[in-house]
Amino acid sequence: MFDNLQDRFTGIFAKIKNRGRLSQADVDETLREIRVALIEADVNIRVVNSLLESLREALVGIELSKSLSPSEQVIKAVNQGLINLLGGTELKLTYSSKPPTVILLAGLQGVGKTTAAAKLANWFKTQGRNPLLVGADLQRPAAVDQLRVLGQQINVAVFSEQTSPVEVAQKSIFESRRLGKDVVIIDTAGRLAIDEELMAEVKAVSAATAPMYTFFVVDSMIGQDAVATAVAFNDALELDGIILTKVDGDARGGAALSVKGVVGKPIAFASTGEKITEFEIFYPERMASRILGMGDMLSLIEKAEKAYDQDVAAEAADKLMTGTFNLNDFLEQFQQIKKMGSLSSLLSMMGGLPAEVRNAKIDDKDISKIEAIIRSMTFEERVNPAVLNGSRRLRIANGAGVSTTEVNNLINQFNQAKKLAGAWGFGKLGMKKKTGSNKKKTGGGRYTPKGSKR
Ligand SMILES: Nc1nc2c(ncn2[C@@H]2O[C@H](COP(=O)(O)OP(=O)(O)O)[C@@H](O)[C@H]2O)c(=O)[nH]1
Ligand SMILES: [Mg+2]
Repeated sequence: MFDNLQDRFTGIFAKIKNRGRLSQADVDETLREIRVALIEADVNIRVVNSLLESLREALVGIELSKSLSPSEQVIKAVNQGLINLLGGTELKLTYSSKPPTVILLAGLQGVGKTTAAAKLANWFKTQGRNPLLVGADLQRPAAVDQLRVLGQQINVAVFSEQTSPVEVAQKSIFESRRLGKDVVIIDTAGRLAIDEELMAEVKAVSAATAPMYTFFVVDSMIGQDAVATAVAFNDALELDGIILTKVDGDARGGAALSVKGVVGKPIAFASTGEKITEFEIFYPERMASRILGMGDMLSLIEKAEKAYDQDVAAEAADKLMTGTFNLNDFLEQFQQIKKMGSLSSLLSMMGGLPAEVRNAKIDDKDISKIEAIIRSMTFEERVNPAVLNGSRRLRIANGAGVSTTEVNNLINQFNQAKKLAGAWGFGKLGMKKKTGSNKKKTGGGRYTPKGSKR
């Protein structure tokens, strides 16, 4: 899902990525492109307009932030807007204090109710629950058979009988207590379109069982049209949430992005394939960052903002320029990285990196080793690594519990970094050469490590 939209956002953000400032015209143009992208993704027009309005508000005075670049601010605002569209936070299911917890599924025919019922039962099993499936779709004899087959696959009991949907549902509550089941999932009949009879039937089942949760099942591939039916059901049933199905077949995502705004109810679960296990709680935050194609770049930005001590960075930059950058500073840089979280998780969060780099196994032990090696050096050795001859290296290796090769590697790395920094200088990074106090903020206000993707 969201493949098209993801491509569009990648393109939109690429245009403003390296811009030091954005004029009002730039912001307007970006917002206009976002609007077009969302409409093409089949997002409801009212939802699009209200998102755009909130973005416009969020981006007033975009130049004022010191901690984030303009493009980062835009990404952050769009991300927050999408999270809100997708429902804010994920469903935190509570269970009835007087079991069973009854779950009622409703929706049109063919949207995936029966499949979702079984998937939900399987999901409850993974939560340590003991569910009972209830076949209250008595329109077609095959409907209950389908549920029984699925129930067998996941080893969950199915209750049904050829009476009436209301009787089946009522009886299933007693049956669940008799069998010691704590969750009851009721599958109901659908129609090709909304009609009075169908509504009356689902309402009666609901009244007879007082469900803790009523979920409306929506076929994602139908797009925002599917959302209109949800409104009608919500009026009749007071829905608690949406189960979005066939997400695997939907490249646009219009239903997902429209449903909360139109119906006022969040997506609770997403069904992402034919397999019983392809079913999960819907996480708005994860979805938003997936749509933006940023991996978890945003949380990385946040972490960086918090952890990175600009003064320390500015000082290091100063020293690099004046050639006094030493192993103590090198150690300090590594500690900054550590503050931001493990290096592996950091890499995995960075969007835009090739997969082989993102998934590279960088052992956090490597950082600890580097620390150990530098800590085993005397102050003089750290400040002036040139004195590190063979016997000193051996002593350090023994002290750090590593091989001399590892010590040599580190020193080579350090020398290389220093040489590179010296050769390229920091002019390109917008950092002014400073003399005097190291504590002054740099010209750009931010320290951007060489080679970073910002
Ligand atoms: N690819 C895919 N197919 C699904 C998904 N959920 C349901 N289906 C298929 O959609 C069809 C209708 O599903 P069903 O549960 O019988 O719909 P119901 O009429 O609402 O009960 C079946 O062929 C299912 O296998 C899904 O998440 N992904
Ligand atoms: Mg069915």
